[in-house]
Amino acid sequence: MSEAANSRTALRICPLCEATCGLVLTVEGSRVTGARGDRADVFSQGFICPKGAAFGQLDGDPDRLRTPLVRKDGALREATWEEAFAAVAEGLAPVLGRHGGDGVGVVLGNPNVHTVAGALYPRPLLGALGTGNLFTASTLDQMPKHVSGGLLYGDPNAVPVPDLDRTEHLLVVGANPMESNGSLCTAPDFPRRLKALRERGGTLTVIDPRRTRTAALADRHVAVRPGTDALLLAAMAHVLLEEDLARPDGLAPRLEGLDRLPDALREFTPEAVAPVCDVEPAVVRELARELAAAPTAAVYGRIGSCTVPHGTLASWLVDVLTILTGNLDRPGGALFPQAATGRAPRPAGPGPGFTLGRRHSRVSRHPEVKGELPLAALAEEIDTATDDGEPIRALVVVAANPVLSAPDGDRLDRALASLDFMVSVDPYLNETSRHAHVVLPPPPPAQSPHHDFALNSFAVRNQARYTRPAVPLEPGLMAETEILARLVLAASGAPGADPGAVDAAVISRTLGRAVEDPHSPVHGRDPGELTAELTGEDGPERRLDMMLRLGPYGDGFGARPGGLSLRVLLDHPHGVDLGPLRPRLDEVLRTRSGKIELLPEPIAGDLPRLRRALRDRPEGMLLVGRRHLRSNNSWMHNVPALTGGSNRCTLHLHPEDAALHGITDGAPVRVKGAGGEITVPAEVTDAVRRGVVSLPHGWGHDRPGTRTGHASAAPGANVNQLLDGTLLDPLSGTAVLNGVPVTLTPAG
Ligand SMILES: Nc1nc2c(c(=O)[nH]1)N[C@H]1C(S)=C(S)[C@@H](COP(=O)(O)OP(=O)(O)OC[C@H]3O[C@@H](n4cnc5c(=O)[nH]c(N)nc54)[C@H](O)[C@@H]3O)O[C@H]1N2
Ligand SMILES: Nc1nc2c(c(=O)[nH]1)N[C@H]1C(S)=C(S)[C@@H](COP(=O)(O)OP(=O)(O)OC[C@H]3O[C@@H](n4cnc5c(=O)[nH]c(N)nc54)[C@H](O)[C@@H]3O)O[C@H]1N2
Ligand code: SF4
Ligand SMILES: [Mo]
Repeated sequence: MSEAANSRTALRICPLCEATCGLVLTVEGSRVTGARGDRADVFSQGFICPKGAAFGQLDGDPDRLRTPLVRKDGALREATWEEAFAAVAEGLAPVLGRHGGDGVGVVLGNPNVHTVAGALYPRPLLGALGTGNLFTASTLDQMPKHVSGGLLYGDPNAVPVPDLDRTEHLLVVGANPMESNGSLCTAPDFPRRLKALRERGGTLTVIDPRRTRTAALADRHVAVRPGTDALLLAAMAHVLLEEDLARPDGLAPRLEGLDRLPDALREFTPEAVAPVCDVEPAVVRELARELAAAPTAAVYGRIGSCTVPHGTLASWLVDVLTILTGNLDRPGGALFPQAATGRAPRPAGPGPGFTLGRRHSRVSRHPEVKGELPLAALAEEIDTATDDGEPIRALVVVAANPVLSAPDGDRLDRALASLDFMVSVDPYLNETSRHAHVVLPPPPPAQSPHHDFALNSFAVRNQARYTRPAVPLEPGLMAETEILARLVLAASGAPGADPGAVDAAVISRTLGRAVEDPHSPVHGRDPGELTAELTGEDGPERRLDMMLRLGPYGDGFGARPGGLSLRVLLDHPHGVDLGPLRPRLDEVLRTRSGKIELLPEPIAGDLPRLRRALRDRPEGMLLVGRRHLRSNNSWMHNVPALTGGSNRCTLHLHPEDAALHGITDGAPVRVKGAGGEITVPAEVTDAVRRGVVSLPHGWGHDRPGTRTGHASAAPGANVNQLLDGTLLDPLSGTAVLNGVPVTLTPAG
């Protein structure tokens, strides 16, 4: 029989970026030999990008670990799962015994928002460990959005998403969805959606120091000086207020603090911000007037507006502009999506509000946000002793590579090497996991189920999809859900117990609470009966079933016949469309006032720092990042199909800056920052503005003890070595990764 005759197809939602495209995989045995877009997918309708197309190569990467590794006599050796979990229990117990829960740190990386396991088990894990030392990739990314949403709406997960398919004007601030495929705006085929905006007569404005592929598509591109967006946006808000263009319309009765806004923003005139932002006052006024004049408009800020010194203020101002122009919570503006596994609507009214800084990091006293501490502070929490508490002595790392993703990887590298114990749940032996005492490898994505618990909360259309593993679990591998459940048990000192007990405990707790809740469809019912009604082949499926049925579109365990359940999703393999985003502000608001708190105290308290920035006229070069369509953070450089060509670790710099510094195209350049220096080849291009250089992140695969052969052959350099980890957005603890001062010298 030919190979083709042996092959079959299977559906799988792509977990490789936030766009969540439906894929049709071609499978031969346990090997994925092809991937194409699923034209019947209710959301992605056939779209696929080069990463999705390389799904098979990524899934079958021979460098993926296939057995657990346990450190013996200093070296990592293959071990059985039993040995590995016993080693975890043995490694954690003395640290927990001596130092308590806070002796153990937990690091959660980006892929946790792309896996079922990452959605369902981190909470039980933190509970079992009893630690407050949680570090996630959020503080290298979107934490300013959570702080801003928490303060404005009372819920840190309330992030309005641009109504991409209906808006008439999109103002993009520091995002490049043509390459990233979107973030906190889950939208398969972002390129088509942007082109459709232009085709229906809408306008696209992009604010970015680089002429990105997104900027190239725009009606207007403003090459702002990096790190100054908060000033630019404040001046736009100032213009709206000064020129009487603010029309919050229907939102007006739900606003608290509008009267104090003009005073708070008084100093941020277009003339005052222009020399700092490098944007003409007339342009600032036009940007504001265009936003006000558009029939509908959405302001969308991402990485370039978040990982900067005023990230929270910029994120707040993105929403302030949306609110002042009446575009929040209305079609064509920015709305709050409703995920099928999200919270079912509750009656409107005041809530508990949002509090920052309920505890602080031990060394630098950074405030927690959502129970998380800055990842930039992880190294010092391990390597620095203080009088009031002890350093972290053990680490549980799930799907994270902070040695490359976070500031000052060299220091973190040394700190990790000094730990008493470290466990990594990671498919690769890479820059971070090489320090682990135990590595627990999850199976390749084709062998894992998929549902977008996290990303559906940011999707431009409400929909729900679930795919079971496209390929049965190969012998010797363990589902990541089971790995994490067993990790929970190992942390509780019961490594051999039944992992199903973890799911059963969550189900029992959740249903127990639901039947007590007068607004729940199952109020007053018997939790035991409800548990018996759950379907699914394993614990995680039963939990998905429970969440769907209790959720906003759920069948309410019979209370709402025809509603969603696991069975419905299984019956609709290409997904269930739940319609366009709809206004639901009243369900979202959880502030103490029950209103949008437009000028919350922590924001007002940070504005003086922004006023001081009006006097900052940075000399010298500023560094920004960039993403390539065929990349994803630090972990896809091992796939030949996704590397090479233009996806290289080069320093983009403007021809005039190159001439000024005596640097020629292709020549090595020494780049120096507060945290160290690296040498990279120059790529002279006018796509980056003068005074700005750009490097991609996630490179630097040249450390010993890793097992990523292809990546190590063209390692690139780690841009985050230029950072020393002290530069943070103070309200959110987010590392400043963009707008970083650097010096350049030819290294030839
Ligand atoms: N200079 C600079 N630095 C940045 C950024 C930037 O723009 N500029 N961006 C930041 C952003 S936005 C983010 S989100 C962070 C990301 O920071 P991290 O999350 O630390 O980085 P990743 O490279 O995504 O690492 C993911 C890890 O998960 C592993 N992995 C992959 N798939 C799976 C899986 O299915 N299960 C498990 N358990 N592990 C898996 C990979 O092997 C890898 O080790 O980087 C940040 N760092
Ligand atoms: N191909 C690919 N896709 C990805 C990823 C990837 O690594 N590769 N990573 C995923 C992740 S984890 C995330 S969080 C998203 C990120 O999604 P995006 O935010 O869309 O991605 P970036 O390419 O980092 O875009 C940030 C833009 O901000 C610009 N910028 C830098 N500094 C400033 C500034 O001070 N002001 C302004 N206005 N702009 C500035 C940069 O030039 C860059 O074009 O992408 C996701 N998708
Ligand atoms: S856009 Fe993202 S989700 Fe879609 S195929 Fe590409 S990597 Fe996968
Ligand atoms: Mo991210």
